[in-house]
Amino acid sequence: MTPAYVALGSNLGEPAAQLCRAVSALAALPDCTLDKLSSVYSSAALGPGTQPDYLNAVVRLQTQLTPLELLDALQRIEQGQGRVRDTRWGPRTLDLDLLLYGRRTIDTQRLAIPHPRMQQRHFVLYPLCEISGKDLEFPNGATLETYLRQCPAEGLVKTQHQLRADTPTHSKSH
Ligand code: 5RY
Ligand code: CA
Ligand code: CA
Repeated sequence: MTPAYVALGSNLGEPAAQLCRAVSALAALPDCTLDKLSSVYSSAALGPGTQPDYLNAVVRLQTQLTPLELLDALQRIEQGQGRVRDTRWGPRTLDLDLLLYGRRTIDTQRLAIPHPRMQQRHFVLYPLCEISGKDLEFPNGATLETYLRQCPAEGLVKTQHQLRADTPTHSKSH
């Protein structure tokens, strides 16, 4: 099993509900277990133009899928939630990014890991830190702590949204 970190983002079509649905779909993937979930964070949309605010989160999977199999699965989940690929960096119902896959480096036409711009994005680094800790090592040997120091959390707000309904473990009725 390889630990894989996946970033979730949404700014269309009830973003909190989109993230919950995505987590259910990720948990249901074959040869994967969902082992950690961050809090849900809100922030202004970065990038061109004016867009609704985003909700973002990060999860960790333990997986036996290859990186490309996992990418295929993530793209199917995006499509299942109505992702329309029109303008680059446009608003979207669901964006799933494969951030890290163990300590592998991959740089192909289709897939780049670590995600090339994650080190500059507060909405990725802070939720990632919540589940991995700041000692997480990147393939280049740098730690997450190094990147966090260079990336202010300004404008990033931890919300009360839950990615997963609490599972009752015990009933006290009767
Ligand atoms: C910058 C440009 C494009 C940052 C910059 C993108 C999200 C970017 C987003 C998201 C938030 C995009 C990619 N400078 N803003 N903008 N959350 N995705 N807050 O997930 F991220 S488009
Ligand atoms: Ca993204
Ligand atoms: Ca993406």
